[in-house]
Amino acid sequence: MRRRVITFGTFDLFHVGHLLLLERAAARGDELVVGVATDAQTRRRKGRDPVFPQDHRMAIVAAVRCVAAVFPEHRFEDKHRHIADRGASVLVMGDDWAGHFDHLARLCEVVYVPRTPAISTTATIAAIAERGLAPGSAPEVPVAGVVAR
Ligand code: C2G
Repeated sequence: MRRRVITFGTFDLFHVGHLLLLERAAARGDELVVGVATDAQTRRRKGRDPVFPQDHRMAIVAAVRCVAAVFPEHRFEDKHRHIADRGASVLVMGDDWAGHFDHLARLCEVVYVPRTPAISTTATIAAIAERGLAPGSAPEVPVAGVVAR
């Protein structure tokens, strides 16, 4: 049977930390499905709108090679339902979420993979707000394993 992996995220201002997370998640099984937080959920949880609206964020994530399918995640609390509906065998999240989803281990395997240091949507927004768009100022993040295929 195919082993389906599921993950969730906002994926706003999509960056290589997001890409590496998706690659690491996909490597845990045969097929990766991704729940993308809706604008309303992001507003509720983060207290601000995402920069890019959900249809843009979903289109970008759906275009990533290792992603089989995307769906909107309307409510943070509904992960158990998505896991069951999609028959996922593994939930993967970055380790900034370590421990948060352990209760879902009764439904599927729960794995936290290393978060990529030095890059984040929040830091990018802050840096641009502070210094304006600064070409060449992206943080150093090794991506050789992803692009050299
Ligand atoms: N991530 C990462 N490295 C980064 C930034 C993010 O590995 N430098 C991972 C996060 O750990 C998460 C995923 O990428 O697993 C998506 O991160 P966000 O877009 O910040 O989404 P988040 O706010 O964590 O998810 O149900 C979860 C919600 O949808 C919100």
